[in-house]
Amino acid sequence: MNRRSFLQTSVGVATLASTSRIFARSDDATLVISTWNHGLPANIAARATLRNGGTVLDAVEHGVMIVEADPTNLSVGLGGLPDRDGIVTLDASIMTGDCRAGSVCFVQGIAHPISLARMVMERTPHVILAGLGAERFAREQGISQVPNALTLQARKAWEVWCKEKNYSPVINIENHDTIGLLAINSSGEMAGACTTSGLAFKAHGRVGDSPIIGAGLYVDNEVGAATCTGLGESVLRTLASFLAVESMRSGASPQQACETAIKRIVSKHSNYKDFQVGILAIDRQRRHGAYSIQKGFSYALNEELKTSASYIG
Ligand code: SD4
Repeated sequence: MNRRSFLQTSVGVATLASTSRIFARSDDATLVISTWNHGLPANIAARATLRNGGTVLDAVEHGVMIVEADPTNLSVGLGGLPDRDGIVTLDASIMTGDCRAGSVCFVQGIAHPISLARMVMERTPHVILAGLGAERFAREQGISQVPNALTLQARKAWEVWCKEKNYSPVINIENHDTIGLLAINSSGEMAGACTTSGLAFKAHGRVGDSPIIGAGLYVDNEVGAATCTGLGESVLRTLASFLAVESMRSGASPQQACETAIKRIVSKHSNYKDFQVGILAIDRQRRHGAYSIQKGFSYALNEELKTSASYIG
């Protein structure tokens, strides 16, 4: 099976699964929240997994796999925009509320980096595997690498970029951006997943916040969970997800925690008007928070799309 037919088959299966699940009964004891509009099908899949008896870890993995499998998504999975050398490299992390975590970064040709991140967590003594080592681990686990060719859409965008080679990430290209997904099940167990092809036209070898525990994702059953999307460098400098969870540990609501994290990023970056970061958080009481620097950060709360409040505007 070549890469394109693999992607099309995966998406076909995912779409069918999502459609049938739309009509399933909703379960109010669970909460699933995720970044951007593509969070909606991801949440539907995650909630269906919970309803069908899956663990909260299964739910977050299944949720984001829907988005990874979409070849039209330009910032998650193998359909993502490439780096400046024309190569798609993927980052992903997964974490459970009992402080187990796994991640992969700078991997090529892996259809579901989130599943590989889960294998790192469950089958190795490590937390992060990178690049060739992560890919070798994937093969050892029976995951075959697919040829790392660009989709037509991604190739066209890269060819346009190559004409000027001007590196300036665009604010709110995020209609299809990194997916970070957080879930809490009816027993109060939490997990999170975060997966991305990273910033378009990044330097070859660049790794963002998404696979770094505490930056793009953090989960603690005792308190809550948080995940970020947007300019990863700013999130890495501030460990924004960890900061949000620790704020909740000190008594902040999820909304206050999100605002604290975004304000920290703003206070450390004089150029904050030039980039976007969005953050989501949940707590043990199943409350949620969402906040961003710029307007336009959409997120999915269970089966509903919402837009966050923002620092600017
Ligand atoms: C990264 N945070 O690699 C990811 C990508 C993203 O808006 O969310 N872009 O920096």
